[in-house]
Amino acid sequence: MEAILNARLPATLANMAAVISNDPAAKGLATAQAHAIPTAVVPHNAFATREAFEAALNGEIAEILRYKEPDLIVLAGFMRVLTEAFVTRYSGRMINIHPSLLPAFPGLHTHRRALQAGVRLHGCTVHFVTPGVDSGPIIAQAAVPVLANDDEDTLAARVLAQEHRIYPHAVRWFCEGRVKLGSQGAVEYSNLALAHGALLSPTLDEKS
Ligand code: NHR
Repeated sequence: MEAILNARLPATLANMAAVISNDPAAKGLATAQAHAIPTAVVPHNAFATREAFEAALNGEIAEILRYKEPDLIVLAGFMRVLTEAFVTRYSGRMINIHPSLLPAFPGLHTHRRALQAGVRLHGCTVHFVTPGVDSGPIIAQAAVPVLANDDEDTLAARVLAQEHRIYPHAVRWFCEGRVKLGSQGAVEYSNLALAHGALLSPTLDEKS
């Protein structure tokens, strides 16, 4: 959230209307307040069902936007699975960043699972949110090497640096109309220079 804020998208492009958290202790709330962005806390524990929690979320969004609709909802560290009804309501205008190279390691504890699996490349994925958890159409990914001495924390930190790099780009592309969810459910790009280089880890010395 802070990385997106610090990317300083022009106000004409993206006005961060509100920061909403289910966790009253979330650091992003204080950061948002320091930038005079309206905040709201909707503690999921206070609701008996996901539906009741989400009704309160919808209410806060409507309240903050004065009954206008958000152009984009950006999940960042949001750890509650959302129901199909909520996701469908914001279809094509809700994105998430997940700390793995999806479709590998959806769900929780991705860094631990990547280490256990012995993958040499790990990373993060920005995707549109669909009812299936961590399975929505992929917008952008960044890969990092898994190093011999990595533990969960060192690997998580390397991935997090890339999350902070790619999420602001993805938000900007969306706001500029350069990426969208097409009617057939595929991500559509326009006016993006797509690179065709290859990533390889470990790096090959072609002479050896
Ligand atoms: N909801 C839908 N419908 N689709 C997605 O793609 C979603 C989503 C809600 C959150 C973020 C995701 C992640 O990037 C996200 C994507 C939490 C869980 C989870 O199992 C799964 C995926 C993600 C976030 N949450 C447990 C639950 O019962 C609670 C776990 C906890 O509190 O620690 O909701 O990682």
